[in-house]
Amino acid sequence: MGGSQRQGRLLQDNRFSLFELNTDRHLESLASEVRAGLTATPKRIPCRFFYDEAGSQIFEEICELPEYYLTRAESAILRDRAQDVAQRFSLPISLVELGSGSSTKTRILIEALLREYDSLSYIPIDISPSALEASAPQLLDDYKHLEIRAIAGEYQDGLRWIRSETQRPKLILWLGSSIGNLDRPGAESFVSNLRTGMNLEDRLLLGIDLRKDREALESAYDDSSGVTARFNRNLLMRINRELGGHFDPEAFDFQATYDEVAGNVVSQLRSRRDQTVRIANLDLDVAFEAGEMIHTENSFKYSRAEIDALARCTGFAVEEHWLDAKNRFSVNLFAPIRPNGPPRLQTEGS
Ligand code: AVJ
Repeated sequence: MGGSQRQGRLLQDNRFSLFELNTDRHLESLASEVRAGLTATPKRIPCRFFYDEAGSQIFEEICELPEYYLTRAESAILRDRAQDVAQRFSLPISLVELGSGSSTKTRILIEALLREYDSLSYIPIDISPSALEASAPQLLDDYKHLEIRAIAGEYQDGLRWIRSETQRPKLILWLGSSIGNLDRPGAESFVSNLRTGMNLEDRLLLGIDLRKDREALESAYDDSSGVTARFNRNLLMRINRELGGHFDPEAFDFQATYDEVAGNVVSQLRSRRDQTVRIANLDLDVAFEAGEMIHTENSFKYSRAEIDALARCTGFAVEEHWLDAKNRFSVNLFAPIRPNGPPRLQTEGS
């Protein structure tokens, strides 16, 4: 096992490395963001704190829920289109994934790429080191020509790292409609930032959930078996575990509401009664009134026009816009365009 370098811890053997960026600051940022969020009006807890070990496992359960169509819809598109994507490169590539989680969907692309090229370098970036360490051994077992260079850290850290690291053409994956956690200006600036780390032969594959009827969205985000409610209450339990909080998760109800105008599913925890919760490590007592909300997540949905606008104003052309059979979810292949030139779209045999 290699020593620590550059504010990170490196775990390495010949086909696997896990580089933990600034993980020592994770607890610090949890503490400062929880203090800022629970002393703000309205109260909020950032959704990236969903993904501790327990939260990552609950999210895997969500992906199996009948109401949560996103994962199945996206996987169906990837199964149909993965080979097409893999054939768009002329050289072995680096497959970079933002928010890789369990890498279940990624296997579809890994298999397609290993059918085209005899080696593949996979760079998963995820806030949860445990998710990265959990998924790697099986991938390495199943794919002998795969090397994994995992990065545990925030997206921004990962982007900086990618820019400095790879010589190969890059296919960057941002699946699952994780872009939806950013508001529209936030998504624009993040995708622009991605663009600055890309060359013209690189591609960005973006999974984006589409605007649709309220009923379908509210049941996807507030399922009848209460798994998503548990996912949200786990945030309170995480504060109890890591910051000495005294939350009673059952003293909060969960709700997901679709704001049709904004195209955003807003997730919140609502206090069932007047209560004061002590968070010992922050020496903080947080007062809640009955009915008071804690904002936990935004999940923005897109129309085709909004996807085109996102590409246009971030330096990309939409090379492909693929939909599932029920037109509920989209997978988009974004091609970088020259700053002030026509897009260099991939045409047959180019
Ligand atoms: C992982 C952010 C894409 O917003 O759909 C699932 C997380 N939240 N159910 C989403 C989530 C509630 C999911 N993302």
